[in-house]
Amino acid sequence: MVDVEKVLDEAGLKNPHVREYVAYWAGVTEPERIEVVNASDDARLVAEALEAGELLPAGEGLYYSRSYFKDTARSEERTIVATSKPEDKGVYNNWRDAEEMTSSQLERMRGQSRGKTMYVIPYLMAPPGSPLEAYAAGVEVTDNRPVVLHMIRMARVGTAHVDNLEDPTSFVRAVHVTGDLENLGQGTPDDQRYFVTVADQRTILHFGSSYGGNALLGKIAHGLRQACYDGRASGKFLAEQFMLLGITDHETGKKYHVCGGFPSASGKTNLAMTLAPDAMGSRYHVEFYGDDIAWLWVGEDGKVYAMNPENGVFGVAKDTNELTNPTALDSIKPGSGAIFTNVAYNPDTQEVWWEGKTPEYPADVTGWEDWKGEKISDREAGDDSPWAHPNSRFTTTLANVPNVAGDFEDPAGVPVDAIIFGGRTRDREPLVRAITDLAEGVYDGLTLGAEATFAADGLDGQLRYDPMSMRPFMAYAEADYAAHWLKIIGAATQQPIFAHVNWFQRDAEDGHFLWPGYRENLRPLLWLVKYAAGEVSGRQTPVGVLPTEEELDLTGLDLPADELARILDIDVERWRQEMGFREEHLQQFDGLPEEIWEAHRRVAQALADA
Ligand code: GTP
Ligand code: SPV
Ligand code: MN
Repeated sequence: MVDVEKVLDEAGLKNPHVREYVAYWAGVTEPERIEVVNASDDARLVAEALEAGELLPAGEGLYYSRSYFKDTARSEERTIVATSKPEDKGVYNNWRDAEEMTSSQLERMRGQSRGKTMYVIPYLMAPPGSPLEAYAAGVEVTDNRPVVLHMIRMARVGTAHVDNLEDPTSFVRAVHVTGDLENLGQGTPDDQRYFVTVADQRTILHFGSSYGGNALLGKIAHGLRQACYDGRASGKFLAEQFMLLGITDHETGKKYHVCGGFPSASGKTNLAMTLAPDAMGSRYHVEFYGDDIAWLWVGEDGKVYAMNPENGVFGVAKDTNELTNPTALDSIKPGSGAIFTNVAYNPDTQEVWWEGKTPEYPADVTGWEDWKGEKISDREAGDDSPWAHPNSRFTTTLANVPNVAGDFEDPAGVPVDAIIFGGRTRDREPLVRAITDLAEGVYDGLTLGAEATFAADGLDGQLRYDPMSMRPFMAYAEADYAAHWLKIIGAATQQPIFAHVNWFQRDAEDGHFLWPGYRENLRPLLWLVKYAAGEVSGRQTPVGVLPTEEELDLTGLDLPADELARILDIDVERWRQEMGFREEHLQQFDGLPEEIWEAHRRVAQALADA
């Protein structure tokens, strides 16, 4: 047995509650060694991981990793929120009893770290000094070194984050045990994996994966699921799967902040990054704050504030290139310390590649291996399966993002001017529609309907409702979630504007995207902030205010007139049909606030009258 006390003494980790927690889980999982991690250990841990073959070199200061081939995305049906209150059961949170799940996870994890090192990772999901700092501290214990290296990039890591807590008991206990990945029956009826957030005990128990959202517990499990629960329990904040960006208009000197949610792999990272410095000539400067999570609260001045609790980006690799997202490429350049997961790899040249990185596959396939490690040159003729896994990712720190905002670590956060919702919707949803009423904005979020993506196993392309893009991360019942939104944002004396956006409308015949997307998405956002400021008036429709062609700045874009007309209009018949689906969707949520039903009826009536 490891002498836990001795290891913690040597690491200078003093918080007695953290020590007790680490000792308890070491007793359960029985690691051979224990090591306390600080961010400054990165270089040594990288060297160890390279030595052990867990990482492979991918250029100067760049690294490649593969996760087990059955372990490449979040698994929604294995993910559970457990509490001791049955009223927390929602439609999407896979609610289970806390006691039952805690004891079954304990049995699964028992002795599972034998022969391994248990890494103790104290972390903070907030810029230090944030008004929400009390909800941001955590300690992940994991038996997986690549997970540690990802956590160092994605969160603020170090013992100081848990040794100076105002309330020393207030940290999330985040236990990650990898398990024997080759014998877990992933995707079979005998699946052994469980990813459990025991939300009312602020304890996370994840067993059976080493992939991103299942294993980097500061990110999705704490930053979204746990924080979503804490936000309501404290009555103080919202935790959302939101990107966050700032737009400065050099001509007027004004700065706007926009945040918003699109479901997984639907464009948050790209929106926050690709708008890039000095997009659309030199009038506007777009800054990156966050790409996946934002916590929102109301400040003493009555404004809504937001901050990104993360310290890094875990971005989708597919289609990232010089045209679509030059900023992302810059953030993963040599020397950045970036880690690539499940892309294609060439051990001879130490290069990485993914679909869409270049227009053509590498001309010379010699040396190249696909994401499973199989040689491309060994493929049978006609095998055109992707070289990179569709959910392959890059991991880099915020400081590497060239357009990261100067004040991205300001604990005060930034005031929010607009909240947008969107997703992959091939028809019906126009480019942008603005919504000024709070209840209608929340209603719009609750009825976000989009195509699911490969970021979750086995769901790619399915049309489904994804409230606020939080369906996989919802911690309590949806009706209460809606009420909490109305309460938090309703308390602001300056309301942000809402909008629904869609970059993904397609031609019914050949399926091409009607809107060029990526960098051009700045155009509808500029229209939105101008509309909010009363500088343009738009065109009222039953589902919100749409820009006219004249109001949308289309300088330098050459779009076919009929396609432009289509993305700036609504199909009333199609929308009337949608209202029936929405009614069924909302009826699942017992006790939904009357304001939301009223908003639904107003929109339905306006469509009926149209
Ligand atoms: P998560 O990290 O899973 O939460 O995803 P995300 O919402 O940050 O998605 P991301 O920006 O990584 O985009 C996912 C995929 O959508 C990538 O392959 C992008 O290339 C593609 N994409 C992003 N923005 C656009 C766009 O405006 N138009 C089109 N056609 N594709 C886009
Ligand atoms: C998502 O799936 O929404 C992600 C990636 O942001 S993961 O961290 O794996 O959840
Ligand atoms: Mn995400």
